[in-house]
Amino acid sequence: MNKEIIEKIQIAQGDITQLDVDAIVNAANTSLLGGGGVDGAIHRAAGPGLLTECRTLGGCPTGEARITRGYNLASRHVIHTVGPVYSGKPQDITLLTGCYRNSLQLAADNNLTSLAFPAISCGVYGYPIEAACKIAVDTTCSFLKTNPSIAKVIFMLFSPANLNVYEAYMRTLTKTSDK
Ligand code: AR6
Repeated sequence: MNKEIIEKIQIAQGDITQLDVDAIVNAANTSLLGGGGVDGAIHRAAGPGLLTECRTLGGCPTGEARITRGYNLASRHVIHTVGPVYSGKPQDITLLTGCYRNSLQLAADNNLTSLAFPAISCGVYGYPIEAACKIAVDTTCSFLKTNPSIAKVIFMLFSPANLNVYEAYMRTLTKTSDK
């Protein structure tokens, strides 16, 4: 893997709502009207203006993404994407890949240069973290290769266990880039 691409990726542990980036990505549901998990945390931190804007969007199909302002968040925007409920079928991969690719495309289209992702679908939607991590990182790396305007992508993991999975996968890519 290209070293310049890998250097644009950061792995961190903590609360995504605290990040000062151009956009944080929300693991939403198709209604875009809020929920639990990271979605609930983002709506609480952003304040009621976020829900008011979300109501104007008319929902979002699984695998696609929509952008709003960030309201009370330090982050200027929220990119809302809807991950698949894990089923073990090949369509899971296509849909989760779409979440990352479409979120990154929306960021690039809006001239955003820094964004942060949670582990989409890895909470209540049940996607296994190892498989989801590979999709998240591989899709992001291939997008960054053809879209140099994006300078920084943070994967913000909530649990130490998920952080370990991402760090281990990044180490395998860094080894390849040394060769
Ligand atoms: N910062 C970063 N990551 C977080 C945070 C946070 N503040 N809070 C939770 N996580 P989930 P999903 C992690 O369930 O699986 C909602 O109700 C969490 O530990 O939030 O895509 C929506 O409305 C997990 O690793 O999202 C949908 O109905 C990851 O974020 C549904 O849940 C995603 O967990 C979406 O399910």
